[in-house]
Formats: sequence, structure tokens, C-alpha cells
Amino acid sequence: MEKEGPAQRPELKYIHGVPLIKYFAENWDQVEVFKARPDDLLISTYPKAGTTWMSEIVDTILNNGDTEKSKRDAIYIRVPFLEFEVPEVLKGTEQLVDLPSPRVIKTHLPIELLPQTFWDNNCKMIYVARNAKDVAVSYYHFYQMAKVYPEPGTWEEFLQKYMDGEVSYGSWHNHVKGWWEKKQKYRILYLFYEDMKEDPKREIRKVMKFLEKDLGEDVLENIVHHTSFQVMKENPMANYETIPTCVMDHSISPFMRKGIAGDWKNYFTVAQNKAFDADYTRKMAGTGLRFRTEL
Ligand code: PPS
Repeated sequence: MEKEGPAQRPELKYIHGVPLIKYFAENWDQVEVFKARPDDLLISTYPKAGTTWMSEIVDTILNNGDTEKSKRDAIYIRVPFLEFEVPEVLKGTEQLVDLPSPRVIKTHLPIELLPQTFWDNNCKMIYVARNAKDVAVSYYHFYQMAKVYPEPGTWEEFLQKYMDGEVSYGSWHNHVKGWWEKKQKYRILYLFYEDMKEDPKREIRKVMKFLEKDLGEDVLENIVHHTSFQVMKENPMANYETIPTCVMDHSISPFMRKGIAGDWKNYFTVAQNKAFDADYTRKMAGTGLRFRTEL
């Protein structure tokens, strides 16, 4: 979709110490006062961890496996993105006001920025975590195709910014650890991208249970198929191709890029991997969180 759109490649802006896409930060007043409802379901992730995949799974489960109903609209309309704002394109907070309950809401916010009413209402939340190295590679490609981000620079430069938490939404390490800790006290189903790749049926079953939906084996099989990488890649209602090119330019890198675990090996040099691991060990010390970087 062609659209002239807002100024491209703006620098990130900080909200309470967390860097965000400039347009998102400029809508912060609206996000901060957002009123969650007790029956809202929140899908939260650090960027590039499998948000769209989980959103498609949840929407299809809530429609009892009716995949035609899942094609009623684009994923960013079915599952609005809370803090999203790009002038003249879309604004998550406005979409959500008019959406009837039960709403499914996407966010990438770290716990300290999530509007308080989600915690006060004890909303159900699904968090998807993906290993830090594959996220870095996916994010690098996304920065190139989504021009609401600053220029990513070279892979070497981007990786350094990512390790320093100087990318939109800040530190991956703080994000996954923050949500992991919250899981002790709140209704959070914490899942891993790599587990979903390994056995989607098993992981989708967990989601069904969490949503208190018992749909039977045939329906489950059908959801696994409908939400597989290849099927989603070809589904215009799931692959973001309907979003204006001023926001995402799929000719640079498609949103549905590879969808695998372990692609980082094609990008990290031996030296980068060594430095990344040392930094990772320091930042993840003391947590029980374990990630798989390959299957
Ligand atoms: S975003 O922009 O942060 O909301 O992106 P997000 O949806 O979280 O992550 C995009 C990456 O997830 C991959 N993806 C999938 N992988 C496997 N199976 C399915 N069905 C699927 N759907 C999306 C997508 O390809 C991005 O990862 P990369 O590694 O770039 O391919």
C-alpha cells in the first residue's frame, strides 16, 4: 500500500529511561492512562519474539478454530498494538477504545512501562520469549524495512546498540527477566519461540488451556496448519503486507522473513559471538531463565 506518511528514520525518544520509536513516545500520555478491562488478554513480547505468530494463534482459538473468521481483517486490526502510533496511519489506543470485549491486545512494553490497570485488573497475559541472538538478527532486518526506526547502521553497529539496550524497547535482558519475575504473582503464561518451533501442537495446547478452550484434536491440527510459518507468510491478513510501505517496506526484507531458530549463526562472527556470550552471562546471572539458541 503506497502512502507518503510521516517523516522517516526519526531518532528514538526516551520514556522513563526506555528508548522508544519517536511516534510511540509522542503518544505516551494516551498509553499511560490506558484503561485495561478485566477480561482483556494481553500478548506481550520483546520485539521480534513471535508476537504475530501468537496473535494469530490466539485469535483463531478465540474463534473456535474458524480460520475464515481469522481472515476478517489484518492482524494489527484484530489484535491492536497498544502503544502503536504512526501519524495518519494508525493509533493503538484509539483502536482499542471502540473494540468490544473481550479484547486481545499486543504490546512490547517492559513491565515498568505497562499501564498500571493491567496489573490492577489481574488481566491474563501471554508472554513469548525468543533467544537473544535470533532476536538481534530479526530486529536488524526489521530496522531496515520499517522506516519508523532510526538507521540501523551495519550489522556490527546494530549488534552493539542492541547489546547496549540502545534500540527501541531497550534491553532484551531486562525485558525477558522482568516478565519472568512478574509471572510469580500474575496470570502470565510464559512461552518460548523455540518450544513453539519444536512442537507447535504442544504449545498451542497450553494456550488453549490458558484460555479455557477445549476445541478437540482436529481443530487443534487445523490451527497448527493455519499458523505455520509458510501459511502465515502467504496470508495477507497475517503477513503485514497491507500496512503502508512508508511504515514497512517488504521489498527490503519481508516481515515474515525466515521463521527459524538458529539463523544467528549466519550473522555472528566468532568474535561477536564471544563478546555477546560474555555480556549475556553477566546480564543474565542469577536468573533461572534458560534459552535455546538452536534446535
Ligand atoms: S514484531 O514486529 O515485533 O511484532 O514481530 P514478531 O511478530 O514478534 O516477530 C517476527 C518474527 O517472527 C517470525 N514469525 C514466525 N516464525 C515461525 N512461525 C510463524 N508462524 C511465524 N510468524 C512470524 C517472523 O518471521 C520474524 O522472525 P524472523 O527471524 O525475522 O523470520
